[in-house]
Amino acid sequence: MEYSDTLIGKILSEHLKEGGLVPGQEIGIRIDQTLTQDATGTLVYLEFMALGAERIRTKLSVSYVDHNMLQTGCENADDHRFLQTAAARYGAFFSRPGNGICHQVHLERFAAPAFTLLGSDSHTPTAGAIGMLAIGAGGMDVALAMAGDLFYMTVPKILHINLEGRLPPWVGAKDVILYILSRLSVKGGLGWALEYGGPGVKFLSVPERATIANMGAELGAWTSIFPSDEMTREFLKAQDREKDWSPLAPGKNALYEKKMNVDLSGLEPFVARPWSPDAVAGISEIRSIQVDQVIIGSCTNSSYDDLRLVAALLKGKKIHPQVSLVIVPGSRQVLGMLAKDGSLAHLVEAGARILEAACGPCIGMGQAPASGGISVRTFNRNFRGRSGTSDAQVYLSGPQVAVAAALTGKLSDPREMGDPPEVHTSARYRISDAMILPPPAEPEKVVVKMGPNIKKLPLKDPMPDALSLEVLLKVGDNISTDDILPGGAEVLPLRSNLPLLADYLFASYDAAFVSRAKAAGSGIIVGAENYGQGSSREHAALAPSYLGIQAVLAISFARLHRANLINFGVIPIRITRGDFKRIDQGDRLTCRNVRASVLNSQILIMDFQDKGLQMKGRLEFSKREREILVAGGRLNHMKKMLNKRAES
Ligand code: MIC
Ligand code: SF4
Repeated sequence: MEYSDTLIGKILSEHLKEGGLVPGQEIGIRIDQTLTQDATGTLVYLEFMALGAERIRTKLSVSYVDHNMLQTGCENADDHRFLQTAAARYGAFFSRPGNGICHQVHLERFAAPAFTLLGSDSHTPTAGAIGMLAIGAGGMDVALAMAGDLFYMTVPKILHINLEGRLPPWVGAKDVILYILSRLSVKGGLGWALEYGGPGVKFLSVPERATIANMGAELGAWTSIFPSDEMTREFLKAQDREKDWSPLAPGKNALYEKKMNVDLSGLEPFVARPWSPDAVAGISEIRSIQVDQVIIGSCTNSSYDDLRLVAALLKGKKIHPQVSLVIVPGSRQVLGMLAKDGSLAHLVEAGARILEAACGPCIGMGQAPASGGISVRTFNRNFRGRSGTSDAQVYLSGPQVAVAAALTGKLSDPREMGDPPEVHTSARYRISDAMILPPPAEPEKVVVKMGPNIKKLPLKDPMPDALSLEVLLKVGDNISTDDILPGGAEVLPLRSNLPLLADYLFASYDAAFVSRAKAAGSGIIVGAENYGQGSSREHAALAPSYLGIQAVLAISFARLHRANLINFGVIPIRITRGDFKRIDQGDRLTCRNVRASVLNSQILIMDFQDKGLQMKGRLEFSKREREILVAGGRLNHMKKMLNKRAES
């Protein structure tokens, strides 16, 4: 049995440049494509520039604008202009604001089976729907890949999800992934990659596979991938890209660490209750809850198929008077097709409010619910406060449950709506890449334009050898990057302005944190399990580093956030649950020989003198990560390496 016979193993073997395919070991792989979006992308391009790189060296890089779309001041528009000029200057395609959500557009126009994609967004694995090895990463990793460097990752263990049977009427792809979340939980995917297979796969269209692959991010998994089969070929053909198709199937000897069976025919409509994507319940368990708002969209459920189904269900009907229904198409292609086939008219006539093709309310950019409001959303995350209203209750569902709620005014079972309309996946999409600007012929003539809100990246000092730090904050399990650094219309425009952005750290969690951190000048944060789950936003590591956070102690870390902490020189130290319980906010901790320990040892001795306690923190790093940490972060480390190269 062999790892290299799995889908993931096959692609990794083809792209392997350093290390061996042994789960748990660090490898370096070649990246074919990258994607960035505006909320993380400004930092990626600033990092790319700080590296002194001149030209993008991947086969294809695309810079999308889809998150920070509200232009209430100059900030977001300046960011868009910066990204457009930087893409032209350095050699990326630029997907203009209005063209759609990065994952949806990438799937439509660029993703290809058997290639690697690295994206500065946690839902990059959406492209796994067509057999691409697509991974979300911190911006610094993406900037380095764009500059031609390898991407370093731990070889994941592979969970094979065997899909059997066919989905019953009224049950959709979202219900499949919600069901898997209910079985595995938001930390169940840590260290794993998910490979889908089995006889049920051939019945799932590419947009359905995309919904499932998209929300693998909520399991904390490295990535999710489907085979590339006839269905994939049909999709690419319908996108006028059949030439990008190649078959990809696992070999007979594929070695899977674990297997899980999912009988599609036994599934029912599910919802995730507030505050976690894994708080899943069958619709029959929680029906009848009154609903104030329904939003259909986000990179999880905004495909043409999804919205055509919604239009067919709403045709000739009116939404409930208590409900505000908002529809957010995933791309300009989707919106254009809905307009052309008449679906848009059905949506508008039913009472839907149509937004531009972008992330919108999913990242708190408008449509915050009323106070205490109940919102049903076809999104992928329902962390507390992410909607923009801290006491709103957000439920996640598929489009079927969402429509049923919009029509009845309460959470209700779509199976009571009679026979579902027949909606077949499109045999031919309308194609226009007019909103995707290719790199120009004479890039050296392009001037990169930076607005006043775009600030340079600060460099951190190398790691000190002795630390004496206060525990500035102690938090519980599953703290998300939304808790660490919120999204939303007030904060997102500051993504390129670290000094102002840092003032929002833990804003909705502990409003006094920032002033405590500023007064102390340095300190540590203590977390429990799965610290930093959710988004890839490296600002959630960079801003603490900027405020002097030297280390985070936690029982376990989410993969993306752990990598971001290391990239910005903050030490992620693992502790036991017993030690977690013994530490209190306000404790002071001292450590000696920090540099030597981080470089060479598996443990760091931490003294809590006031309590008379000594603890051993676990330092679980690769050699490369150790060097980055001691240098004070990835930029310092890269500069050191480049200097060394220049000297020799
Ligand atoms: C999200 O869904 O949380 C985001 C916004 O797309 C993030 C990226 C970001 O914070 O900019 C993600 O998922 O990585
Ligand atoms: Fe955008 Fe929401 Fe998808 Fe993140 S999860 S990329 S905010 S649509």
